[in-house]
Amino acid sequence: MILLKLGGSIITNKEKPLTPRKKIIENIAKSLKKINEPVIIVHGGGSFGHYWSVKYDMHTKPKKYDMHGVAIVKNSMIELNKIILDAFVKNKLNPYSLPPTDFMWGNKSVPNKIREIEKIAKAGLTPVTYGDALWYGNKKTYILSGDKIMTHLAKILKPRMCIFALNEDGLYSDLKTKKLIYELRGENPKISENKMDVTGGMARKVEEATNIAKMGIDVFFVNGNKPERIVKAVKNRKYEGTLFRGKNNA
Ligand code: IP8
Repeated sequence: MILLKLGGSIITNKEKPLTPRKKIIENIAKSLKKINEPVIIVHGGGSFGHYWSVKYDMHTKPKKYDMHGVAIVKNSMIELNKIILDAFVKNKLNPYSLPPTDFMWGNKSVPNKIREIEKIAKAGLTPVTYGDALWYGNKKTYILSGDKIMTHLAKILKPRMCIFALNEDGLYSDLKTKKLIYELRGENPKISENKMDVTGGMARKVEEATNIAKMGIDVFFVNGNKPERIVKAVKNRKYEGTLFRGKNNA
């Protein structure tokens, strides 16, 4: 089984509020047809969820945020999720939408619910979940990032590999020259923070990828604009990207 995160910057135009990148979403759907293995999809918020979270000053820390903001962020994520579901159905996939409320309790995951997602994936459906604004309890809410969801799912499901589809070729050792890091074996790369992103952008992704690799699972960063690289990573073929080698596989 494969866990695939579609980053917000690949499925939406982050420069322009509320703009999906429909062509890319379609191309990714077409590539997923070529994968003969159960896949669970997690997607980010991009210019939908992040746009509104910034406007309403909502973050990952549970707090008493503006409830109207919570409603708006949630609505926008349902809208983006629907765009993805429609593209998947159009391309003859069987998406099964799962808002994170289905397997989260406060900021903890519900293991039995997560184990059920694997059964759904193995039965011929493609579970599709996403980063969202979530109820925490005691009038508090928080933003749960899709990257964090990847760690929650990986911990319980132990997928064969995790893939993060990004709007970049992978992780660069030097942002100016865009020199790609091909492989990391447990070392922590230095990342410059992206302040535009309420859930932490690339730094968060690297943190979650490192956590998952420590569980012994290989994590790939690939360019989602070239979805054939996702297929190549799954089929263990040579591809462009960054591999965080799982600890036991190093
Ligand atoms: O784009 C956060 O998910 P991410 C989604 O995976 C929201 O960080 C609602 C901001």
